[in-house]
Amino acid sequence: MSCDFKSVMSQFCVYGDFIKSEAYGCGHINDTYAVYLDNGGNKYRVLLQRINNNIFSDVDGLMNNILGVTSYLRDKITARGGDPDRETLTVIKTKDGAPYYKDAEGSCWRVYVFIEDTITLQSARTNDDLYSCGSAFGGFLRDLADYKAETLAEVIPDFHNTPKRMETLKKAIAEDKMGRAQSVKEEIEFALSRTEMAAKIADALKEGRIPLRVTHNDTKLNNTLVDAATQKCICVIDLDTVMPGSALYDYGDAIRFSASTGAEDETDLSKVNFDLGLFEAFTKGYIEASAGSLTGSETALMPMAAIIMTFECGIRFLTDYLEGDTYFKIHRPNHNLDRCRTQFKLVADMEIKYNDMGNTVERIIKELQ
Ligand code: ADP
Ligand code: GN1
Ligand code: MG
Repeated sequence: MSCDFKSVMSQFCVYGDFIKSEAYGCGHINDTYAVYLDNGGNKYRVLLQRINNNIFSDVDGLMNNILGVTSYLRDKITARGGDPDRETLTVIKTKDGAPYYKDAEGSCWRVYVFIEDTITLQSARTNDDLYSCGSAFGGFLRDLADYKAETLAEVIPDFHNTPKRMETLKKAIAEDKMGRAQSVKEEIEFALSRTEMAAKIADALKEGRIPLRVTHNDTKLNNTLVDAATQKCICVIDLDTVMPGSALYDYGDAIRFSASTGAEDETDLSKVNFDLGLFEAFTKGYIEASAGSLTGSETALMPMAAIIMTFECGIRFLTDYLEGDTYFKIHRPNHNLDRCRTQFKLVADMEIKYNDMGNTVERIIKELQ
């Protein structure tokens, strides 16, 4: 889609002349750009995003969530002597004071302050990276523990309702729009044989065994920024899916992405394994930073949550493959199928290592007592 970035930027309260824009980042949903500006010789950049409003239909609700959560976090960060300009996102409003701009074609644009001198990791370089990432997401949970969840719009209802995701998969198999089901019989069989396991978090929530909290819901390592100087994870970003949810969604999804030895779309599955050392590092950071707010029922389900969230992502990729790749951006044929296969490989590996995962969680909790 061609686009007049200069004209889009002219809608926002930014100083200086437009120099250029560059595609930025590796997200699967939004389109992200670094926009360079020149303010009387002072060159700087901002982060421009086209919000995917096929997926996020309530952009007003979504942006209100982000404004509410970032201003709340800003106060918390300031109160503890941190730097709110680097430790949370800052929305730059339009000249009309709105949090986003809708252009004539219906595209919705937002601008954030670009948090400079940070890096984004696509995979952990060391266990310390994951310890730090765990601390950031555990801290996010802790900081938002008293946020009024009922004020948040549910931007994607049932986002991590795994049984509902299973129903959607079954519908996609039955419809088989692209005629692809026959070629992925093995993956379909893998998914359908785990229906019971898939419901364990949803059941625990329904039965009130675990609490509903304000959660991030998309806790990939690349949804955090690492300070280039300290190499510590300083900011949780990509707040589009902040909603009421379970801490197990955040924990499990982070493990899914970060404790793998391979990329999410690796085609050589021998490179994709679940790494207990990475698992331990993230888990330690997460439990420590959540500062005692996790209940016993939640910690007992942590290993299962890692499996379920990995499985859920796998069935979402499989569903999208069957439906003709309409949800996740793809960059090659079979991209969603490749992604599904890495997730299922991880699920199988985690199932083998399940007892070790449980022992690790228990040991971390004991060491913290
Ligand atoms: P998506 O929803 O498509 O995943 P993200 O909001 O995660 O989009 O942004 C994509 C990438 O852009 C991130 O992984 C990160 O590298 C970078 N990014 C996002 N926001 C900022 C920011 N405020 N400052 C610096 N980099 C950012
Ligand atoms: C999407 O936007 P991004 O790339 O951070 C997706 C997540 C998936 C993830 C898989 C709104 O996240 O739910 O887990 O891809 N976001 C949405 O990589 O669906
Ligand atoms: Mg992202």
